[in-house]
Amino acid sequence: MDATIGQNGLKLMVGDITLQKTDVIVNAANGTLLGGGGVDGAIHKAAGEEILDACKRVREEELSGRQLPTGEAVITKGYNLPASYVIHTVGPVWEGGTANEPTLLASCYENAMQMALKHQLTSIAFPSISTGVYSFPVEFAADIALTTLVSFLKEHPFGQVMITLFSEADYDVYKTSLEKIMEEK
Ligand code: AR6
Repeated sequence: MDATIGQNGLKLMVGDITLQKTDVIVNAANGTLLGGGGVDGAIHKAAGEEILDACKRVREEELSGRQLPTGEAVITKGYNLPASYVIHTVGPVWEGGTANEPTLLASCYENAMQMALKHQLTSIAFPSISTGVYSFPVEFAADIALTTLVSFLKEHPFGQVMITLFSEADYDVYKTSLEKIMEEK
């Protein structure tokens, strides 16, 4: 599905984010930035070992050795990926909805977009942050992701935003949510 918001495009597709040729892809990482399973593992594997070294440097140089807080974002190169850059963000673990999870998830999308703008990137691909290992309900996550992205794109000339869903089922959830948001627009 394709939507147009101002001068910007917002596209939903089913696919593997590691194959996307956007300027930047977003990683649903954990605070250590040292890799893991799911999309994080796939991105580290496809980018090669240099991305792990880059993440370690970010931890040391930008975070004074601390973990990346939930909702925040950092950037590295993409190394062996088709994408030139990777923005690593940490989604919230779903704890039932009482631990500020919706706001933190919105921050992931907002901060990733701000980071992409700051680096003058004009195309970005997101996965469905937090809806795998971190168990955020996908219907709720889709509404938050798309509401945040649509309002960002209304306010900023950016370029192309793509959400790369890993299953037809997730695609259908995001499509239903985007159709509803575009009707309300
Ligand atoms: N391309 C696109 N989407 C993918 C891919 C891929 N190659 N692989 C998986 N997905 P998850 P989280 C989908 O668990 O919930 C990691 O271990 C997947 O089907 O990757 O934010 C990190 O290190 C799901 O829809 O991320 C953290 O510890 C979505 O990506 C933790 O998992 C997100 O699932 C983060 O958990």
